[in-house]
Amino acid sequence: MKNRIYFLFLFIFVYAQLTAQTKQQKAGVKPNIILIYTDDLGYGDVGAYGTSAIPTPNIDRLAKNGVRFTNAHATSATCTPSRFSLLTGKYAWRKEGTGIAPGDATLLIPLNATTIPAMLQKGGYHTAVIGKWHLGLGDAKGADWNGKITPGPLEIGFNYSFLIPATGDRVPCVFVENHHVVNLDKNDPIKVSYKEPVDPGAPTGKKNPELLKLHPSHGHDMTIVNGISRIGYMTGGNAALWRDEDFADMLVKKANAYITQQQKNPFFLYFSTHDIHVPRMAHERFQGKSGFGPRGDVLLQLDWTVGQIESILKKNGMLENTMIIFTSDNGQVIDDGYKDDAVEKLGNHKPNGIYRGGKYSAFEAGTRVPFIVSWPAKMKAGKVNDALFSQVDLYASLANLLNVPVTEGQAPDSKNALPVLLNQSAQSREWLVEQSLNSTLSLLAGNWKYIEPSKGPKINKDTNTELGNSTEPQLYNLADDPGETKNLAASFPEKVNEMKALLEKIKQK
Ligand code: NG6
Ligand code: CA
Repeated sequence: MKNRIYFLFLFIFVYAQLTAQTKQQKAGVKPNIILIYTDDLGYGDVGAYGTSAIPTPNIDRLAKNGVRFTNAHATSATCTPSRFSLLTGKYAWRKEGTGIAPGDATLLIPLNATTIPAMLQKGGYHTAVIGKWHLGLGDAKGADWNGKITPGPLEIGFNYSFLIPATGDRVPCVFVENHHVVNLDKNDPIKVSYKEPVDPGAPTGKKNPELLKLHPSHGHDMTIVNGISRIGYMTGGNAALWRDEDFADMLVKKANAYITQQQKNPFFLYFSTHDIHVPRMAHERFQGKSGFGPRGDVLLQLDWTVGQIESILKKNGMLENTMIIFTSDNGQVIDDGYKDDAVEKLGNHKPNGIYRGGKYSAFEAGTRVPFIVSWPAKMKAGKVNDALFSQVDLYASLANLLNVPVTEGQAPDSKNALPVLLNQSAQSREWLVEQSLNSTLSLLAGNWKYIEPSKGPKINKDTNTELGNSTEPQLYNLADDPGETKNLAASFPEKVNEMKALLEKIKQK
């Protein structure tokens, strides 16, 4: 009898030890990290955020299995500066030349800068970027599209890269894998110019609208590729030209290959979708499916993409210990340069949620974006966190998670917000800075938002976006007035002075 009890206890003890070990392994301090960085996705574009009329079941499931943040921000209302800040932990407005990059920009991140992928490499990670880059490639001589394209992601911390070099609406319309254009025929070299036509005889969107399947509404009337006219001029590289309809499939295919290879090391994948940026040209199987025109169709495609990433992880037994961060580089825009019926077919869909403005704007919808984190092994599912969070904090927070030291001067604007990221705390950073298209800065602190006076235009006429610029200081109380309708600056002059002074101090840092 005694013996039996002894064995029973021994069994329970060993069993408890074993399950604890598996749990620990599953919740390993080194999760895989996938940052799904979407393009131009608005706060209300996602079902989980409440105002989307377009179903996004896969993204919603990610929120259901993870944590949904309601007060998380890209640093800027446009792509290039948001990406710069995210990867370097430094506000882009501190560095000249980090506005929306032309397609032939040189690498904007200095080679000696610290970056999230380089930091993660130090923490033992294999790192990759797959998708839209838009941070420039090449040195001062420009990228050699026909030879070795360097420096680029591989020189600033990524082990592997597969890129849409700038954006879908900019030339060159080719994929770049590591240092080379994919499928380039040496006998058909690529020439790119953002100044003048490289072949003055070649058709353009402006001269030859009869050749287009998607017409520009503003800009985007230069070189025609795949029946769509673009920003910038290019010739050559015919065998390498992309088909926009295949973007999502191609990026998912590359992600699948990459993730499947990473069985040994923890990995970081910066998966930067083209969706839902213009030109909105979903794969044929999504075309016409949303009932909200091409913008709705690419949103369905984005949602499918998220589902695919989840399936790939599941297939490889990696879902449990992978931290997926899903967010956007800036807020929504409806007409961003192509006649794709986005305005006409918007219907009851509310891409801004309750916020004002949109992409390019100093108002909230410029930078307040969906932000979902899921890490099944470590984080409780189905939670909502209202803490103020900035994408610039990902650097220090992930460094903290992996115990990689952040030394003085590195990632200077990044604060360790790991407890918030893991939803162990709702204790926010005290303030953050938002940057609009014309670099008007706003300061968010608690419930207060201050927009500095600016001579910038009130409206982006092309996109019909309120830019939030005013020559007078603006002060809003977002708790009472999230839609930024009542400027309280005249009623609270001391608050204005206090926030102005803090913003000036942050600028001087
Ligand atoms: C603008 C483009 C817009 C989009 C944006 C960059 C025109 C008229 N408009 O200049 O279509 O490409 O740049 O978007 O050219 S972002 O999301 O990459 O910042
Ligand atoms: Ca964008």
